Amino acid sequence: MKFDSSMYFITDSTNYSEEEFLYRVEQALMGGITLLQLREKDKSTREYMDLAEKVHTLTKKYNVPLIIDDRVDVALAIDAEGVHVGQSDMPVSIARKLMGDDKIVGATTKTVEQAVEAYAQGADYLGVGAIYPTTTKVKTVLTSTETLGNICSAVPIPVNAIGGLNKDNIDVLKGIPIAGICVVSAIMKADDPKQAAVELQARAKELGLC
Ligand code: TZP
Ligand code: MG
Repeated sequence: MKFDSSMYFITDSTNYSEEEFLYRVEQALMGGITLLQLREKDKSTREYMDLAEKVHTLTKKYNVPLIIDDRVDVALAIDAEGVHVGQSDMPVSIARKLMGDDKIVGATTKTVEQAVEAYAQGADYLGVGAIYPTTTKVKTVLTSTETLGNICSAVPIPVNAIGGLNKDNIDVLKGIPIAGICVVSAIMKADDPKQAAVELQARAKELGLC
């Protein structure tokens, strides 16, 4: 499936009512995000599915592919456009087999070796980071911009930078051939998520990052 990861938004519903969460997601979509990942760590399977259905209704309205974090079963159950797996989730090869060739399978990689392996197993894109320390709940370590560049050179698929990124610090990525940037807080926690998405994309374009 074709997709554009230039402005990749990952959600975090922590501390928001469902109404506020869905409002923010729609604002981000109106702000021009190109890919959206629903990322839930504490929900039951039923809760994850229910929220995914609602988010999917919104993403379809804006023609933006929906990626489900970690859970191939949830992605398949709601017919999402894709799934994203980390190094401790289902291996990319199995996720690909279960999702089929028409769906998007993304993977988190922090080294060139992991990136080459994920590509070989059928990943469509890679998320690489954390570039900066992050306040989002995640088990991660920092990845240097040098490693990010090396990963871009090592694989022919889109590579997205992630981790602590915002419009005021993405200049550090200038010159690295990433496909786009990936953010949670910079949009999710913004006073105005729509405006935040617009400004982030404008800055990324200005820097030639997407
Ligand atoms: N993987 C590496 S850093 C991160 C993930 C999921 C979280 C990024 O969140 P934020 O708020 O954009 O720093
Ligand atoms: Mg994961």
